Amino acid sequence: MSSILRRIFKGKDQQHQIVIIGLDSAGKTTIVNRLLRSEFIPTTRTLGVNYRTVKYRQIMFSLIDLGGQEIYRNLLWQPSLEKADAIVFVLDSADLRISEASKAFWESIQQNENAPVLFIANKIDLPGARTFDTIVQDLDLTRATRSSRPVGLFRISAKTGENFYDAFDWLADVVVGSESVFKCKLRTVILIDLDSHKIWTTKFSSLKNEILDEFNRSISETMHELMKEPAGMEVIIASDLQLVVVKNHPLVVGLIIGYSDSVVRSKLIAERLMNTASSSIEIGEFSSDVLTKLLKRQWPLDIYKSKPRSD
Ligand SMILES: Nc1nc2c(ncn2[C@@H]2O[C@H](COP(=O)(O)OP(=O)(O)O)[C@@H](O)[C@H]2O)c(=O)[nH]1
Ligand SMILES: [Mg+2]
Repeated sequence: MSSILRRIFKGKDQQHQIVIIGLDSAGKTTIVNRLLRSEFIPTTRTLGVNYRTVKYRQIMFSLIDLGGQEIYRNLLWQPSLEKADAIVFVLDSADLRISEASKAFWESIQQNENAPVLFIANKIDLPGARTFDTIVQDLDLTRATRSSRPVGLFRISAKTGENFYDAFDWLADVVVGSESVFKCKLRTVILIDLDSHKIWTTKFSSLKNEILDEFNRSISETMHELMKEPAGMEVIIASDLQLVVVKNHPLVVGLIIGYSDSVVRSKLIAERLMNTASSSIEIGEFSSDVLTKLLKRQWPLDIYKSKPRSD
């Protein structure tokens, strides 16, 4: 292999060491599981260290999920933190051990002055979850965001998935640099009106039929789930594609994008598409052609930016 090729492949396979810390029961293992499987999986207590490798948006993350019980903090955290390419600190937003969490946060990020920090206020689905403002104040997080390294603050639920991909898209962009920021090529867009049971589809690249079938199946399977809740987002990862489903009753948008594309960007497109489409649906003017025109007019780059794939 030529050295250029080798360099390209090395770049692609490069692993980034992400260390996940936080007090016990903050939701660290649940987060790792959601990254691995795109769903909520009940956990058992982590003793010691849990190593996992996960590919997220073409980036190999080697995740080190460290036990949060006090005995592990001094023993395990320090050597891992020193080598980390990024630090993820997870807080249980409903946990009353605020000063203990604050101490653990500040002590650990000081072990590595350069690594970007992703601060996650988890479990926002719980009724007892403290507001983000309170958390920012209690942990003095504005002081952290004023430092020279990138610091991202996100409130998420690893259980319901709310804001989950916003946080990890941020991390992916920060870890690999600006190159991949917000890259999102739409392959297929599906718009559904649950009131009239109408479905409009527009296909922009030659997806293999079996892949499209797989996605259509996933969509019909999730449709029942989708109707139960009025709004939200789901991400289904299949082979090397992602299906991002954004719902806001009565409209549901399904976007098929590449596995390395930004979920957050696609979510923004879906939300804007819903707003623009809803008026012409009401007066019965909507069709797949209108959908295609709308997408080409508003998001030409997101459709054509990357070269067509050979699949
Ligand atoms: N309600 C709720 N529970 C969560 C969430 N994330 C994790 N949990 C639960 O919190 C408990 C501890 O989670 P776990 O991932 O094992 O915590 P860890 O000790 O930090 O690894 C488990 O029962 C999880 O199911 C969340 O976002 N919302
Ligand atoms: Mg754990």
